[in-house]
Amino acid sequence: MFKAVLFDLDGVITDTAEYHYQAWRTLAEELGIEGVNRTFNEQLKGVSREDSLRKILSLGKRENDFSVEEFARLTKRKNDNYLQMIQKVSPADVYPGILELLQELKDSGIKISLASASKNGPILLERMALTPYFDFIANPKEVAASKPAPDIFQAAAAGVGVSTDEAIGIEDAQAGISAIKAAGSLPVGVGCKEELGSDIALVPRTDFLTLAYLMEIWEK
Ligand code: B16
Ligand code: MG
Repeated sequence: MFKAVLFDLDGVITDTAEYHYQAWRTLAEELGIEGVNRTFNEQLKGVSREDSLRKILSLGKRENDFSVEEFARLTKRKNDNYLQMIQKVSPADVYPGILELLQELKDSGIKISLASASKNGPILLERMALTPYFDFIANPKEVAASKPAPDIFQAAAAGVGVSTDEAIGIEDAQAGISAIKAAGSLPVGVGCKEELGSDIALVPRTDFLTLAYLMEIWEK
């Protein structure tokens, strides 16, 4: 039986993935960079703030146009806009089935850990009143490499004293699924096979994520 579930946040616990997209699209438009559409956005999901900006600048062939200070100002501008958008996040924004799953895991003594690339993760958990469910929140500022590297999932497992091969990781992004695989945990994807691949367990929506379902795929 698995001993921990390592949760991604944006796109798994709530719909902040949409706010990240809107904030990056706005910044790209301000910079005159075209092509930051929903298809391109799949490459940004789960990717750190800085790496996301690098990908956008590279799309617009602008990667050499900004000094270190200007680059930092751009990431701040995106984050300030994103912070405005998440002001209104509340417990009503928790995706269907997630609260029930967290309660089932807690009742079963299975550790719950956050493996989000977002530096805003703790604020969001607070806003959704989910902080008490989490045994640990891995700090993305303390890991060497961001998703698709395994570091944040390794940190999330270590934080609850569980080996990565005794944990399930839940993700909505390509980079995150790669990170879970590299960490040696069992991946579960929220999304479709065209985006996340056909070699892993997939659910179309979060209300399919029950303890019974996780136990079933663990036994397979
Ligand atoms: P921040 P996750 C990721 O969160 C998002 O998917 C990604 O779009 C974002 O750039 C990244 O967090 C960093 O977020 O700018 O708030 O630090 O999916 O790993 O929970
Ligand atoms: Mg995500």
